[in-house]
Amino acid sequence: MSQKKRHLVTAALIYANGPIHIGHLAGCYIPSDLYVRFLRLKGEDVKFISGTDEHGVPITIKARDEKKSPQEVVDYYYNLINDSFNEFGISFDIFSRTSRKIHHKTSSDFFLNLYDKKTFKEITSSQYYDEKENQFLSDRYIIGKCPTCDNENAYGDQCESCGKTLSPMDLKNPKSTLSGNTPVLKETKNWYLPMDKLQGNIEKYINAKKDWKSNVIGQCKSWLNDGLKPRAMTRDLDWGVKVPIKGAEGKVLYVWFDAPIGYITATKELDPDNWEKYWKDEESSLVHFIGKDNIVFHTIIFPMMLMEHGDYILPENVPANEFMNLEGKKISTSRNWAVWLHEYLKDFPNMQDELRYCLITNLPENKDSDFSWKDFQQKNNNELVAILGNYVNRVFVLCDKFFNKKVPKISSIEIDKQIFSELENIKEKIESSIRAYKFREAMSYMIDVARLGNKYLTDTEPWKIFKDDPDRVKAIIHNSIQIVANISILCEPFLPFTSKKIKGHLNISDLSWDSVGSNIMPTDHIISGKAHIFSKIEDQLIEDQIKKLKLSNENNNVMPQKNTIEFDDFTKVDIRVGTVIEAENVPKSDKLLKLKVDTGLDQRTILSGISKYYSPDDILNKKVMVLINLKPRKMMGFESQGMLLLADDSDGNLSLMQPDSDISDGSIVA
Ligand code: B3M
Ligand code: ZN
Repeated sequence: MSQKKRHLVTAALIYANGPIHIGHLAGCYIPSDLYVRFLRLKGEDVKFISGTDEHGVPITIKARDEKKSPQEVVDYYYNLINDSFNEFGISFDIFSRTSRKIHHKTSSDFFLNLYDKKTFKEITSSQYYDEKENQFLSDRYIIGKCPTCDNENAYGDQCESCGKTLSPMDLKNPKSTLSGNTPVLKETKNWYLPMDKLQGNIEKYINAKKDWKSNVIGQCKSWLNDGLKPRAMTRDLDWGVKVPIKGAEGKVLYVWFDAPIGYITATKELDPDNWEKYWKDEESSLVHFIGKDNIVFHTIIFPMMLMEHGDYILPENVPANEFMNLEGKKISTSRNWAVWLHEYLKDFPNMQDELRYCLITNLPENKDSDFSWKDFQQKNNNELVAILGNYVNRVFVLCDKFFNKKVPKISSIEIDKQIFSELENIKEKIESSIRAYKFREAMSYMIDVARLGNKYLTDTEPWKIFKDDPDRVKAIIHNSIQIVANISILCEPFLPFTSKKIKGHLNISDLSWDSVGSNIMPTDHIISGKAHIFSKIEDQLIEDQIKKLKLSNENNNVMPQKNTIEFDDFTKVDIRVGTVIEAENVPKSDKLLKLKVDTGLDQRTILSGISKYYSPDDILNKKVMVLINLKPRKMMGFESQGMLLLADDSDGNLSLMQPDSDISDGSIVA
């Protein structure tokens, strides 16, 4: 737990190649915003930094897909992202961009600093080069067959089918995604961070971090156990920060070299006179909020760069979250399986806190979590409306009814004092949970205050005793208004718009965290006669969202039509009706079945990746359609002499194609 003099809090610099979705919010933007709002309320010195990451292959790929220039892509998404964050209430002190001049200068100076210290190792290696496009191919521009699972479309850095981390040289049958051609190997020189040599320093640094989250430490340990390897900090690419040395023409800084330096640049931009104390003074605490896919870059590579530079403090904590799923499935931009923030803001105007609340209750703090629209509705209706909103409104209505909107005078401050000691207790619990990055827990304590207030009213029943004991009712309402005022402070980090609304009804201005207590609202102060804070969400609205999600997902999944072919091209294909006469699982493969198929011409072995959908028994004796003149291929040690025809909905569902009558084996399909 850090109790340092000042805080620099960063939230990941998101790639400017797509809009924000709820997974991003739950991954790092809501947790960081919550944390920072709390620190500000405590009156601590804090700067909250974020922005867009505008370099690297993710941007150039998007530009190619959209037939735009990289600059056009990042300009468009920067604005969209920045606007949605603003409207949603993420309270960055600065939301910068890595394409700004000041960042190019800051990151190339940083590179030069390490270069002059001789940190980098110059390594000449053979890299894949696309001769048609005249450029070196970065990992994502190369696809080929995964050596582990035989997936034909594995990327040069990773196979998305089996999850294995790869390097382009591991791929069998590599192809350039730019031209479709087979790339050639060509020598190129790049500058590497000798991570192998620096591993010891990083180990010492990480081992000393006793309060890091276990999911973060787990990932660090697994990288360290595997042994770190030198990693190129320059790349052969034409979009990014130019490498500022001779002999490096046509090369840019690796995007993961320049992006984290973006945090430094943004701080400089924000506070040109004082930025250094946030980065160079041991009394500053640097905390990076990120999602789990960015852990290694923030816990190993960036700290290594900072250590080598020497002028900077190191990250104090990196409270990374896991992922949030949507309706039980992984959020996917390409499949349009997401709730996009800018669309939510349109569909649910002025309901920022409702989404924020539901996401906080589901933050993937220790493991992946799930967002569902039904759960969103229930949390809104059963918790925000029924507990928090209802309680707050009750207090305003009662005060209006009995005391004409005036905070009543209390005769003895001793009365019901224990509620305030309980409140003090809850406040401390919220505080220590937030400082330990346990935001779900912290918010549940916050809601407990409304429960406490509700219970106090139910126990004391002021509406029943007003006639006989008006002084007692004065005390109850006075105390209840104090509780509501306390809620307006305590809920600010979690529900900033709600906090503002309640304060508006109370007719008070912002108060600090430490003013929580029994005496916030002065006697005779005039407040609203009622307070409508939350509204029920009807079924229709939720059903519409579920429909929208399914629809856009389906439309998006239909493969576009392929290029036109000549009839002659089609006649080259020889498809026959056959019958499966033997079927068995392939050992060590979770995809393949090994079949023997009678094609009418012969009986041949065919391997088919359908074992997730069909067991050997399912498929035995079935009529099938077989592409028989496909060049034989080896898979998992067996030769496959053809291919079964299957329909693929590109959502991973496969369905076997069959003739619809008992036509004889060997019949031609055309
Ligand atoms: N741009 C990855 C992402 O957007 C990367 C984060 C950089 S943080 C310095 O998820
Ligand atoms: Zn694979």
